[in-house]
Amino acid sequence: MGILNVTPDSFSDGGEYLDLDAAVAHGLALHAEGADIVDVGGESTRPGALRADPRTERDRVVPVVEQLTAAGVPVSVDTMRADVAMAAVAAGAGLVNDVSGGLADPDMLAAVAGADVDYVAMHWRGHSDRMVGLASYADVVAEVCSELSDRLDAALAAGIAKDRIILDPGLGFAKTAAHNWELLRRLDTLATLGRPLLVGASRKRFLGELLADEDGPRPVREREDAGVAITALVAAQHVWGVRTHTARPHRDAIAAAHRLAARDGRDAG
Ligand code: PMM
Repeated sequence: MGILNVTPDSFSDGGEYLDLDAAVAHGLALHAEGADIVDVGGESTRPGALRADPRTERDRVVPVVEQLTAAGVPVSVDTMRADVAMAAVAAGAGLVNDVSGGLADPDMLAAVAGADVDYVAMHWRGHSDRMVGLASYADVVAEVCSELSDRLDAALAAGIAKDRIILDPGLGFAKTAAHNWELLRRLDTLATLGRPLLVGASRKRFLGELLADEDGPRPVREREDAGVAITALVAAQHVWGVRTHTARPHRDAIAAAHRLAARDGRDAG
């Protein structure tokens, strides 16, 4: 899943794709380089971010979704708002990526249930302006599992078909670096929820901390190789998808991981 943030303030690519033509060109490039889905978002969720107003978010996202869909690119919409999600679905999005797992907008789950789309429910505890203070766990894996299980139940109760639902541990969302690493280490436990997993590690702050030197955290643009390593490692653990800022290096890492695991059967006999 290639990331396309049509925002002025996302942590990694904020401001780069606010222009419609630049956004569409980047989405096309991500797809051409191997992204199976391009994830279009119009609201930054970086820690501390303030919310975009609904109309602004919709106006950013819909034309990009329309043009990418018209060009044959499978598109998801990264939004916590039912109205924005449904406008994007009407414009051609086939998947709703809701970082709040249905918690931010009481209308989201029913709206998705009534549409012919897949749904990503991410683990989330609160909006960006307060999520740092919510990063408190006795056992992060057990609590993320149990809270995601509640979101899965809510989605099913709202009428979303089970085989349409993908779960995501929400790295960096109300989580410290140590929490993120523990979740990545224990994806097998999250997989016991019985749904495919999406993992979004790309360029996040915990990678900057991992690679820090005396000048401070590694800058956002120089975290790519560590992200590709994570892609290879999680691809070997059967995750459904990775959400990344570039496509080709991650695609290559997935190919190598799958070949090494002999999942393509080419080494048989
Ligand atoms: N991370 C961000 C935004 N949306 N969606 C899912 N499903 N999983 C994530 O980890 C996730 C997300 C924040 O990263 P960005 O600002 O680079 O998009």
